[in-house]
Amino acid sequence: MSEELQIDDRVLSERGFVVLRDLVDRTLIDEAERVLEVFCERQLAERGIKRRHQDPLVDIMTSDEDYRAFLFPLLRNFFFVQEISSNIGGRLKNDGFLDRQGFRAPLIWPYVRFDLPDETTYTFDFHQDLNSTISKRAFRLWLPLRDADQVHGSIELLPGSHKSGWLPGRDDGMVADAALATMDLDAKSECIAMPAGGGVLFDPLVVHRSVLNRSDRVKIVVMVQIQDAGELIAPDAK
Ligand SMILES: O=C(O)CCC(=O)C(=O)O
Repeated sequence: MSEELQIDDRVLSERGFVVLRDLVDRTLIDEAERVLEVFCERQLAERGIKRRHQDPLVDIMTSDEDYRAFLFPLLRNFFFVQEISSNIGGRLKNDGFLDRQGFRAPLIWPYVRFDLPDETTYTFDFHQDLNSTISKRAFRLWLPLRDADQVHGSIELLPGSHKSGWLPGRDDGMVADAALATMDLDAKSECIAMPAGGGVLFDPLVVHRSVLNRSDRVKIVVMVQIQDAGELIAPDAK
């Protein structure tokens, strides 16, 4: 894997996002799968969960909603998640990206998504990342740990939409229908198809949404937040 990220700053500024290949080393992706397998085997055995799916994570996460609520906050603490986030931070720094973009006090931390097959409860309609943006200087890195596409679930982004600034929102935080109606979404939005280990670096102002996981396994995404404590937005200023 090349150490240079080769982020095209011009494309990032014009389209609001860039697609990057080979961000996460294959050995780290394999390690994530190994750790999840151990976790699943123990959970199935200890909780007496019957294995019905090829991906046992589906069985574990659908076995009991309360237990899932207990597990979910733990998932981002898997060391592979922290390692991916920290490796990416190191590469963004070494590549000069953080300096070029003016980050003076970088904050870099991961969220995770574990999306069950056909589950719409936690998918997002078209939105901008207003809620999770705490800094005027901010990017997201969307990193699928399993191959992503229309079937296995993905992300869909609208190129150039960051140029409109923050758009009027619905009560649930999604972009208001009237604002979307001006945007020619059908013709212009792009669904990302990429192998595990690639990623999409994007401006939180870019209008984007979840692409539903229609496969029989869990869609796993690490979402790395890249923000700047030198440019914090006070909560009451949002
Ligand atoms: O479902 C996805 O992978 C996209 C997630 C997303 O849009 C977000 O977390 O802001």
